[in-house]
Amino acid sequence: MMNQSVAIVSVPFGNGAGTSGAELGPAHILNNAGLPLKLNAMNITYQISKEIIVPSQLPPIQTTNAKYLAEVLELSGQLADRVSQLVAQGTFPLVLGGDHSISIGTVAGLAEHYANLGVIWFDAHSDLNTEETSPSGNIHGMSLGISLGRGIPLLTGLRGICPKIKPEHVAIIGARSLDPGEKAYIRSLGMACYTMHDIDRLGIARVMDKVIQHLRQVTDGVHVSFDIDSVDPKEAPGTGTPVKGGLSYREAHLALELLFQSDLVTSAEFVEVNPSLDKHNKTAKLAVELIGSLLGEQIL
Ligand code: EXY
Ligand code: MN
Ligand code: MN
Ligand code: MN
Repeated sequence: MMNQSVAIVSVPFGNGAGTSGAELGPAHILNNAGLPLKLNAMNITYQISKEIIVPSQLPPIQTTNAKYLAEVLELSGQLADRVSQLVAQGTFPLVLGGDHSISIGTVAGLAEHYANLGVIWFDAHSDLNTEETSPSGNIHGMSLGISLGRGIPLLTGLRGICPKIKPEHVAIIGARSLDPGEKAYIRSLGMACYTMHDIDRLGIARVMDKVIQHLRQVTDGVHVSFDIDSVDPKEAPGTGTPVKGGLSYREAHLALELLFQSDLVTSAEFVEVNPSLDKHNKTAKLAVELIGSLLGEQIL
């Protein structure tokens, strides 16, 4: 990330989630929570790329259990194009969601440039469901699985690359709400999934050291996919699927400070900020602080 220009991509899309409101996230982070001020104060060069808009209603695509599939497919294609262009231009893509289904497009665009992309998935959930295992049919609960080649073929096969990422290059951090199908998949692969139990036992610094050490050896780029619901709802209430017992503000902050210091991170997305559930922009402002930490803001 050092000395790269940051390209901010707003993705005001919330149809992948069960509750509406995440589509208001990007504008909130940019206009009501001070992201430009933060970047200016850090002397970071940035551009605000044109936002990715998809029609709210497209002709439905026949599926067994996946809501708004046509919209997610359209969005993913557009976002993949944009992210791929931004990487080709040498900028650092910073994608603002929007619900976590947008990650399908982000990772698809990145995968064109990184044969061994690492993904660090901060989340209360693992987003590894398929149409068969999902309790809701909400695609934001399937997005990591789709990038791993698991699930809806129209999405796993996007851009003709499948899988986009390999399970041994993924680390999930902060999990505390997993469905049976997700647990079975994680166990079957021995995926790196650091639950809140692991974080309480080892401490976030030790967890990050293990993740950074591993990814440094096996990846050619690292994408941080930060779902704000990884943070405890007491500190980040403005999100659609809150789960108690999450990362403290300091733990999230430290994790991202350590990632900056690792100099491994090549892109990021911050998702699931839902202003309609927020209190006094608290969650959007926390997201801005965390973005600052990931981009190198130091306390001293
Ligand atoms: N696992 C539940 C589902 O699949 O419906 C909840 C998923 C919430 C997903 C949020 C984005 O992290
Ligand atoms: Mn998520
Ligand atoms: Mn989540
Ligand atoms: Mn900060």
